[in-house]
Amino acid sequence: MTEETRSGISRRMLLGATAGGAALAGGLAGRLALGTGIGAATLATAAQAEGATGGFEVAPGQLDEYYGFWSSGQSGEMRILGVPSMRELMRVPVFNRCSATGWGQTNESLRVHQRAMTEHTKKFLAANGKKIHDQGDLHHVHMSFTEGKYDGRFLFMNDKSNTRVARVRCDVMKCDAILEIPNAHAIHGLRPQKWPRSNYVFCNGEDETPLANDGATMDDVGTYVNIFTAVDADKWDVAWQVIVSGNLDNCDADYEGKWAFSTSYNSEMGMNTAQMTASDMDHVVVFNIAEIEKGIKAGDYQTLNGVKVIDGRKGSNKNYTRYIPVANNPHGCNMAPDKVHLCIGGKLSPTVTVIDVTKLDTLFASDVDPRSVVVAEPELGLGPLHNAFDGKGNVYTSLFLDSQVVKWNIDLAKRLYAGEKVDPILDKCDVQYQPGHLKTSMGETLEADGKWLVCLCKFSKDRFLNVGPLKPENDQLIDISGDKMKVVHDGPNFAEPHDAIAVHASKMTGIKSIWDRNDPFWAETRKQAEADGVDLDDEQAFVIRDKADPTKVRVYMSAVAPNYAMESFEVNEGDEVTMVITNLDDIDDLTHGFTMGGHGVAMEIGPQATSSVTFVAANPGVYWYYCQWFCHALHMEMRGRMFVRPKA
Ligand code: CUK
Ligand code: CUA
Ligand code: CA
Repeated sequence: MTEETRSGISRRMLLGATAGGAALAGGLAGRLALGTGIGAATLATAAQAEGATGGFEVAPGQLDEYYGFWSSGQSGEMRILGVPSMRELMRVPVFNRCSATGWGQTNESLRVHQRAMTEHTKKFLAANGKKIHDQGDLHHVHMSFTEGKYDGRFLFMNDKSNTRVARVRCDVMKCDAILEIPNAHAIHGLRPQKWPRSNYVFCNGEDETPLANDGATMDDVGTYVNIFTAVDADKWDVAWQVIVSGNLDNCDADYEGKWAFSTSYNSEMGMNTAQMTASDMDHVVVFNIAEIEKGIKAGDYQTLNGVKVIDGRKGSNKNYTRYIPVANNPHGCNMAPDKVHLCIGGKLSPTVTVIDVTKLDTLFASDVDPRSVVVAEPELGLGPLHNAFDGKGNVYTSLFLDSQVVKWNIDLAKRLYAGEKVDPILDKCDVQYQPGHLKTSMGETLEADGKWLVCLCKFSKDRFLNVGPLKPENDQLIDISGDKMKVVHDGPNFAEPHDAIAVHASKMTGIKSIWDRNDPFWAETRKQAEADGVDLDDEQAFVIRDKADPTKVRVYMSAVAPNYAMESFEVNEGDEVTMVITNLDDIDDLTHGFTMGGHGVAMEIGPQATSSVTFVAANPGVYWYYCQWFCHALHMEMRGRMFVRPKA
């Protein structure tokens, strides 16, 4: 390892003589467009060529060993896949509007959305005639931890586009909480605390703005800041925030509950590509959790939009943060299950920087060179983005530009860094094409098992039948149980999974097939029913006109296959109608639906669930409602009429 690589000037190697920022970006873009970086097969294994098979096929009727939880990027939902079959099992709407389930339309889902909205968003939505943001950009899904292991309670995820985080309950696989984060902008990296349990969910703000973003200053970049947020995962509220220098990209946490880490690609605080790539070095921010908690207790914060915000900028002379220089424009941030090594993807640098987190106490306690915590920096290939682990001391790094996954050994990389003549690279494997995240089975936990790797490729190009200019992503399954990696399956996927985790099915013992009638999901609906004298647990066929506001009508209607409890009901033109439907069937998989024809209204009602939806009956006439979930041989007959009586 040359001194030049170690100090991060290695981007020159990537780009030859052009070291200017703009030229740098142009060089990358040009390389990608020309496809010269694709399929560099220099070290590709023979395994792929021989058409590897076996081990991944899950026969009809057989179950997968792992639940895969996938993000979906700009689709805004979470997806569940079986691993290793890569069969898509379910889509869980979170930030998106879902036509099938009514998510984003039912009163129960609107309450989840509206509970923690900022005043800013309320004002925006009112001005635009909307109830919620029904779009999101969901990059990162991670499960809650107890003592470094998945505990099967919750899944946490981000919405970069509207600065939100969400929580999905693993017992019913529904989103039960969304939180808009004040002060920050564009939550990107998101990770739960791993130890002692996920008390916090750490959230990176990627976009910098003036602290009070009220239009008073806009051009003055000197007033811009970025915000790191710790969300209280139980209360589902912001615990505290830290103002940082530079922006924040990806994050992770350690296995002792002491630190959180974030990469920054814009320490320059640049506003365009040339400026954002101008420096030789950016940094990783280390957050000292105990010191920040102490600072909050001691009152060393300002309150902004109801949130306690601590100053952790460079030179703030506090023990809240440290900034470790790494080669310019890093990306991935992955804590190894050996509890020691944090791996930072170089992106523009062909290196991964390995930080020994046991050296961080010394870093905070003294004035040592922050680079002294770096214990390896192997050169792996072009465009290293993310890292995954097998629990055996090896790392799998995605090489975006080379379209490869490289397997390397941490110990060998450390020895190389210390001056020994060893090669840390154990294997390289072509993937198709341009990989972003990659994830090993259980790999971000203490139970990393080294069996499977999924590699989320951003481009599929020629791998599938051409479906037009918009092509699917390609989530490839790679067998990593042997010395050599083997691509065993191509998994087309719609826009655009960024990250995924594979959780062993034994962790998911709390999943229900039938809702609990007392589920908190419809607690407010139940309260209204009680006030109306309706027992939601018994057969219901009631039309109740609100006493205070007689233009409001609530229709309570239970469903038992193949019938709704009412074959018709009547309201007046202009009434605001709330349909409350309860599925009294308690049979596995017997879901009913409710669709009101001509009213843009449809929702899912799972076994023993209650769902409600509200609309205005604006036009007189006869309208059929029907069950859109195939539930019975007489499913087509499961329908009825709404009479809307014209105004007198
Ligand atoms: S980011 Cu997408 S490939 Cu949003 Cu985790 Cu790296
Ligand atoms: Cu009920 Cu179809
Ligand atoms: Ca930079």
